Formats: sequence, structure tokens, C-alpha cells
Amino acid sequence: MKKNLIVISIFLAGCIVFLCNQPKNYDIKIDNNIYKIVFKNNTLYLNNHYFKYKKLLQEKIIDFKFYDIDEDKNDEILVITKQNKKSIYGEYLVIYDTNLINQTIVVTEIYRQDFSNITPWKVDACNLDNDNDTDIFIGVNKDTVFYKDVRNRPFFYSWDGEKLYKKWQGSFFTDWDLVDITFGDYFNYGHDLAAVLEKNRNSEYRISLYNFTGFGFINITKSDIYKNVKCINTIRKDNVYKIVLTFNNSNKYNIIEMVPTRR
Ligand SMILES: [Ca+2]
Ligand SMILES: [Ca+2]
Repeated sequence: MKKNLIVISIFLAGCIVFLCNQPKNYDIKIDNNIYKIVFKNNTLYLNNHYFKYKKLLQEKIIDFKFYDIDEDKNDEILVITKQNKKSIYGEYLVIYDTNLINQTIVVTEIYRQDFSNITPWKVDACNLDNDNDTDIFIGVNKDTVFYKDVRNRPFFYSWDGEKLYKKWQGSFFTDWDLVDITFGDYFNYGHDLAAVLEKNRNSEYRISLYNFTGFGFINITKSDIYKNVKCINTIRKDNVYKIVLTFNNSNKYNIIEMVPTRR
């Protein structure tokens, strides 16, 4: 029992950096080294003893993801740029390549696409299907041809090495609202699942796990109900993926253990 507690504490110590309090600390991997990045006031800063709080990108952003989209062992930086000072929605998806030159990180823009007409609010990257193209999630806020209500909707693209192509533009996963999303191989399937934070009209939250089938997503399990949830994240340690919920108005967070009821 004591052993288990120690393991969990170590796991939590490693995951605090992912939680939702500002400023947030993140790791970016370049040339097999880990560099500390801080996200504060919609800006990414490099935080090391050479360049304390040097801006990594000049643009203001609303969300970002570090992910090795071309599997060359260097993380790319995917960002949603901020539309204007007041807007909570973004404008462009921009992808930056990263290199290490003279002990500092040099970023080079390799792709930019205007998404302002579909009001993006989140970017993430994952491997849904082992087809060698990295899958990119963009959370958008819009109506559709068939559904006239404006709400958060899940759009997926893939990266073919040069550009994005549309993979799956979903109207919704469920009638519950899409609040947040994260990805990971939680059950060792060999590819990622989508862990979706969903909210109903009574402000109750749950996590639903979805598996991509090639034509869409099927639900494989749902969590219990939670209240006052702020966001969902995935922590990864030694190829073990865990789902973490962070709650509003406190530093409280929980690792959520889930069991698949179907595949
Ligand atoms: Ca890369
Ligand atoms: Ca893929």
C-alpha cells in the first residue's frame, strides 16, 4: 500500500506542470533535450539560465501544442494565434519547426492557415490511426449545414508533411457540450483515444472516451459525474498515459482511472 502511494506521489510531482494555473510550465523536446517553456499572458517564453523569459514566439496565442508531427525527434510548435485583445477565439493555425542553434531554440514558421471564419479555440495533436500522418485537432465554435446552433465542435485534420487535409469534421460527439479534449493511449491500443470533457445543462461534467474507427468516433466508456471542472489533460510517464481533471477555484486535481466497456 505504501509503495502505491509513493508511486502516485511521484506521478503527481511530474504532472503539476500541466495544470491550469498561470503561469504554466511546459516541456519541449529538441535534440533529445528537454527545455522549459512558460506560457503567460498569451505568450510563450523560453525559461533557462541563458535566456530568462526570452520570448519564444512574437505572436500572442490562445492555445498551443508541442508535438513531433514529422517524427524527426524535434517537437514542432502548433499554435492558434489570438484574433484581437478581447476575443477568446483565434485566427490562424501556425506550425513552427524548432532547431537548437548556439544553445538557444530557433523557431521557423513552416505553415500558416487562416481559420478565423470557424472561430478556433484549441489545438492538439495525436495519433488516431497509425496511418503515418499526425492528426491535428482544432476545436471550433460554429453552426453547421444541418445544425444551426453555434457551439463547440470537433474538427480533425491530418498533416501530410507539407500541408493539412481534412480528416473528420464532426458536428458533435454527443448532445452534451464539448468543453475540453485531450488525447492518449490510455489502454495500450497502440494509438490514441480522445478523452472528451463534456458538460450538460445542469453544469454536470463527465469524461467520455472515444476511439476513431476510420469513419467517425465510437464511445468506449464514460466516467462518473463531476462538478466545477476546469480542464482535462493527459500526463505521460514511461509510456503510461493518465487522464487528469483540474477543478475550479482550487488547486485540486484528480487522476481519473477509466475502464473500457467496449472497443
Ligand atoms: Ca519534428
Ligand atoms: Ca493519423
